[in-house]
Amino acid sequence: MTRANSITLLGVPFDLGAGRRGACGGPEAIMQAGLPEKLQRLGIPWNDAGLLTWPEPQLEQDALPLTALKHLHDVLALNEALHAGVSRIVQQGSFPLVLGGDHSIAIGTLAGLASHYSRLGVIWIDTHSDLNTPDTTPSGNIHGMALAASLGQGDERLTRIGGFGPKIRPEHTVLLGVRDLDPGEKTCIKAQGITCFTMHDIDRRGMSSVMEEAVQVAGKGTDGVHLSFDIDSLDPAEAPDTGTPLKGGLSYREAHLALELLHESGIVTSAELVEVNPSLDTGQKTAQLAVELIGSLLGEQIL
Ligand code: NNH
Ligand code: MN
Ligand code: MN
Ligand code: MN
Repeated sequence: MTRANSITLLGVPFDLGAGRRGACGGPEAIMQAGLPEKLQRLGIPWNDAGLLTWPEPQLEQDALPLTALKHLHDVLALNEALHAGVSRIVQQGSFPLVLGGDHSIAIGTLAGLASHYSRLGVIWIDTHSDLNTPDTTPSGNIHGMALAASLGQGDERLTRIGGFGPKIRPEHTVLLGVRDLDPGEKTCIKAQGITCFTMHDIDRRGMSSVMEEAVQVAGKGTDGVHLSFDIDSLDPAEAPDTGTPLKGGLSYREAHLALELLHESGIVTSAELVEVNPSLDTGQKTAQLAVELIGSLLGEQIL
């Protein structure tokens, strides 16, 4: 991948940012579904940094009266550790490939990246925009606030993971695959001028055209581009094992094409794949899909 000498896998077995438990099993499920063999076959040099560990938070959630930020102290402890872990991988000249875990881990991933990239572009492929704040969240689940926090919106403890913020700027942020927005998120997208390609846009224009523009927006004037890929962006027919499935998602072919085009663009400098929840127990289908999608991002070709 761009500028990196290798890929480093980092598993983040965390699920307290989501409303449903189980995404903590994502990293192991994806490894077991054949990611090491896939990387081997692609001939890409890679390292396994294993599963991230982090200290137990000092303050337990139960001691907090606030319900608008569920498991805040667990999320903070995890993301501080992840910030350091991702930063170390970039420092070593390797491409961080982070396996979630729920999407709240993007806060730490982006913190680690932004400590090296001062103008980081982001392509956020998701059913949701994750642009809630404690004031707009309908659930209190921090995975629905991860993009907002990275843009500097919301609770200061989340926006300043790693001791600085914001991590990214709205003009270099692209949402893609969106089909479920809360009212406050719609307001945020308009107010901040975030580029947002909904499923409707993809239906009308096709993935190829939309991705070309996404690459422009995230790549122009930036010094790195992160892909944050929420598996719930796919249709539940393809990716049933995820905490918040919603019909009308990306098809198998659209998702692969999106990642093939990203590979072709050569702009991606880091990636994370989140919200695979093997506890929902419909077999290995979703984890296997994750492995295949990573293959496309890393340049798997037929010929
Ligand atoms: N928008 C909702 C919330 O804030 C749902 C977020 N759930 C996700 N995001 N899976 O990707 O709670
Ligand atoms: Mn807790
Ligand atoms: Mn998400
Ligand atoms: Mn989502």
